Amino acid sequence: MLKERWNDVEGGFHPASAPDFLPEDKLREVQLRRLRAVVKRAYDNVELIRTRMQEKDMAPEDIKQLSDVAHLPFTTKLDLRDTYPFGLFASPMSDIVRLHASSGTTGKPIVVAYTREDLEVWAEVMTRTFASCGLHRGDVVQNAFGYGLFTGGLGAHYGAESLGATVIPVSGGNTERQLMVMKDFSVTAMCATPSYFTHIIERAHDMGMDMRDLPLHTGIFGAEPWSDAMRTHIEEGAGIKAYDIYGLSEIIGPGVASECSEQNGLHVFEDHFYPEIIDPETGEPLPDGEEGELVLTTLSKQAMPIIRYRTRDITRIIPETCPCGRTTRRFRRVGRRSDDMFIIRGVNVFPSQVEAALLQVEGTLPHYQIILTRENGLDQMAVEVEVTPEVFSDKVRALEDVRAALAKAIEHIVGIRVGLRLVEPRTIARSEGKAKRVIDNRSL
Ligand code: DLL
Repeated sequence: MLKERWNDVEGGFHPASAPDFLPEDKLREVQLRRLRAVVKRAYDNVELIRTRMQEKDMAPEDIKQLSDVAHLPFTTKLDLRDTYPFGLFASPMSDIVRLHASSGTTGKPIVVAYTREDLEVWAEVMTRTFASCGLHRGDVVQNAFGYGLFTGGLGAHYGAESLGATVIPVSGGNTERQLMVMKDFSVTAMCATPSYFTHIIERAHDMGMDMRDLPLHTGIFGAEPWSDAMRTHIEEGAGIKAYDIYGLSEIIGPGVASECSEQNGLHVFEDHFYPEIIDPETGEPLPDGEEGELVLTTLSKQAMPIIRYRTRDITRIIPETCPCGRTTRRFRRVGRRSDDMFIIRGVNVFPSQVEAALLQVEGTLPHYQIILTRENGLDQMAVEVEVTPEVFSDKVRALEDVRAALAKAIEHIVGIRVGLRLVEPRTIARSEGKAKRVIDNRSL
């Protein structure tokens, strides 16, 4: 079966995907060997990790089995900030061939580094990503992830190239040109953030173009949370299959995990990244199947080995094996981060809940923003959401119906009443990369 699946022309299974199908005991063997090596590398070369391990009275030799990973200290985004720019590097600059940076929410960005070997691994895991989304040689991939310091553009670029596909490095923005390229170059697959792609669908509609008539058959989306309702909107609007891919700069960029043909959970490229789920409050590991915070350890990174990185992304491992035949573990799509939660009048709210509520209501568009304010000491939450021109043209009645349905849906899912502003299409600012869903004016 394996052999059949390694057909890089038709089945979308590239030889690079072999590790995805390793028997489980073999995979665990590879992981343990690599874990021991990476811990030693980090201990020998990165002061912060050595100090933290010494504080716990740990030496690299204490890693005897995979479960020993749970004794290692965590790494957080703060550690990357505190050691800005190069403090966590384990290779001399002369071995580092690429730097990327991720804009932090405050102040300085965090910097990540790659040796040549790291770049090869990155291209490989991205090749495996594309293969598991059904792409292969012969596909024409329009890459609208941003090129530059963001890892999305170049990460997807080299993966698609080494898959053998044709890559168009268009980067984000200039939506009309995106559509022209898509049509004129007979593009079959598109990479973008899901929010930017919804904007592309909208612009196509304005231009009188039906994206379902194009050869485009696959979309590879990630870098931000997007709901299942958003997936349906995209798949129906563009006539494509939309796959979710996951990654973060600190670990490598895109290429940490990817959906497969089942579109039901993301397989982790476990031979390179070791996943754990922990209780975000206590830091204790949770068994497969339980929801918590995803923690990742790089198993092969040279330039910047990362031990037990607290991603803040909330998910759970799916314990059942996947019908696709991959043996690597899957996690549920990441709908929220532990730190994008906000609290309104004592109620915990996630933007993804608001998205799920509004996409249930006919007449709304997937463009919205949550605005938080404080009035007389009381927190207020308002949702600004675009509705279709039909809702507006039908004047009062339809508008009031949509408003009532939305208020009900949000109250049902989120648990509180919120202010609603229904606005005309194209009122809310569009993003070419990650969408900004929450505007918090409470500290003003
Ligand atoms: O967003 C890397 C990437 C590029 C992934 C292109 C996928 C596609 P950062 O900018 O460092 O890296 O942001 C990482 O984005 O911790 C998640 O919170 C979020 N994120 C990434 N992919 C997904 C996804 C890139 N598929 C942070 N679903 C992560 C939900 C995602 N959130």
